[in-house]
Amino acid sequence: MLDALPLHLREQAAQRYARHEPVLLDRLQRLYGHRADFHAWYADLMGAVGALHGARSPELLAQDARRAADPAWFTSEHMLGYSAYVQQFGGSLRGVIGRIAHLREMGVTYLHLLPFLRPRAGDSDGGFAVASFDEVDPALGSAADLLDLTAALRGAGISLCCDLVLNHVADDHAWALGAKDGDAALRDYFHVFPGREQPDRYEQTVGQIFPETAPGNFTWVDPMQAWVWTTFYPFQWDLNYANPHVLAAMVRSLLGLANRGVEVFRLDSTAFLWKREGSDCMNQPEAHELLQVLRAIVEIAAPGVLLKAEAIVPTRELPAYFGDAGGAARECHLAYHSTLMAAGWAALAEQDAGLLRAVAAATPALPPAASWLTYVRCHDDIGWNVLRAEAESPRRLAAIADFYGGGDSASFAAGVAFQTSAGRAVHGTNGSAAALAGLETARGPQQEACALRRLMLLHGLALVFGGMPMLYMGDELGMENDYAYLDDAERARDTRWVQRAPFDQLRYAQRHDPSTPAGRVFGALRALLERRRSLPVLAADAPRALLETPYPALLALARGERFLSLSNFSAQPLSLRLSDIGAGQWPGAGDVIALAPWDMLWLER
Ligand code: OTU
Repeated sequence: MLDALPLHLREQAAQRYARHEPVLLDRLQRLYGHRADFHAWYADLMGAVGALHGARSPELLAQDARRAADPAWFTSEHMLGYSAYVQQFGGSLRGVIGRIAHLREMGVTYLHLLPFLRPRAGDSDGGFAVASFDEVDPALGSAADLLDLTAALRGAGISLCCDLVLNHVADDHAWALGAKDGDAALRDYFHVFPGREQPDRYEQTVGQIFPETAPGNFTWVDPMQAWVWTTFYPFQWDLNYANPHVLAAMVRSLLGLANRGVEVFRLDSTAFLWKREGSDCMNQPEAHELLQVLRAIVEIAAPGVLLKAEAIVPTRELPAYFGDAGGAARECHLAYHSTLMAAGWAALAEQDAGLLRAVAAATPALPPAASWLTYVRCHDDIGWNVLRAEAESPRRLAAIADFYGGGDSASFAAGVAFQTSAGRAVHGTNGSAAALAGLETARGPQQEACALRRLMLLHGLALVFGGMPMLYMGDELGMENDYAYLDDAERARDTRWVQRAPFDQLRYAQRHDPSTPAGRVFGALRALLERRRSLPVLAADAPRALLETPYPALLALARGERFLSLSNFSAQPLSLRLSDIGAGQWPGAGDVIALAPWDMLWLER
């Protein structure tokens, strides 16, 4: 297996194995050590890992070596992410190659393409119901196209991130088909209950992701005469990670994709990987152990590859996805900071940065070689419930959701409610960034200028907070809501499609024309992006501090000693002196600074 590799690479891999094996073996023993076949299973797994490492191309091995020598490479102020559906962005994987010039113009170094592996036939939750982890969606291209795309991106200095949907598979994945066919081994890949007793007990404590369109967490599967665990849609079957063969299969798929040039894995729904009766079945210790296993394997076999946690959970649960604080057992390199994102929008709705301050205060410093993923919008809804702890009262979140979701007539936002469930705080809000910030409803240049400032306030937050900022396709052009999904029977029930429009060619053509809304958004955003790149102190790991301000709507966030951002989240102009906010040592600290409504200032010294 490894014999094919040059000696020095074999030696390096052996060293990495020696370094990471203790954690790897310990976690696997905790998870599966009680099984009689554990040692044979482990030997088999490591054989596969060795073989997959041995199959990495010389180019990828060289990249691994460079990154192993500079493990914080992705925390730099030069990193910028961009997320898009293949279909909507380029039409196909090959079409995405044609968009690289656009990505480069913005300085993008990281491209997250939403699921492009073979999805379920029919509705596939935007590709998040995967039928095969090893095949490209034939509607989007071929295996060769993926290789060409990763090579082209690598050549352009852009890392490709792909989803690894760890938590579930489509009900037409070979494992689910086999289970339905009566294969006992494959039935054990899932959580299967012949009676209602256990599901009913779990339902007492487990939440709901899609309470409107997919109520409950279990689906009756007739050929199996059983209830199958389905956290998300009924066609997405949760995998049973108590079965080691599930993990081994995922490891093979991950390393296989890494060998095809995927550099980052977005580990979808990571919080849900382990079920425990009496709990909400999220963020369980075993889910973290599984991530520690994946990290150790990546460190051994493909150290240039990054793992990104998609755990949409309260702030206090987030840091654990980087691994244990002592640093012995690492997990993901990157983690979505969804409470920061939601709190930014909340601050606009409330004209008060209180929730934002609370989230920032609850966000600890990053461990070495780790980074938050900061963002304004993504393909999903803004889920307000992650802010429960900071908001203290669900009614407060309901008011924010109302502000964006159409219930509030005084609002500038043109959003759409998502999965409202009676008796609870509203679940989420959909809408493009431009629509939610009021660009869609703006009448006249003055209103439009305000909407533009609101947008830049949120982008600015993602750029200065300390993490890797990621743009969502179309936001750079101020793309608005797309209601075409309502005419598509499969999509109409899922309002998230309102923010999943096809790339707007006309707006793209107007991007350098400041007399157009697209040109104004693109110009303003590009100026911010450029400025960020020139400020090393905005790298993910530079220290961050909040300064006390006399105004609830004013957020004063410092990075290091020499950078300060002031953001006015209100419709009122504000004025202040730096000496009033504990920045008396700054030059000109006694001078009055005026901030227009929704204005943002970046100060350097
Ligand atoms: C993720 O989402 C994906 O981003 C969604 O697009 C998928 O529908 C889902 O998984 C299932 O694969 O809870 O932490 O809009 O925020 O479902 C995982 C709701 C998730 C999403 C939520 C999210």
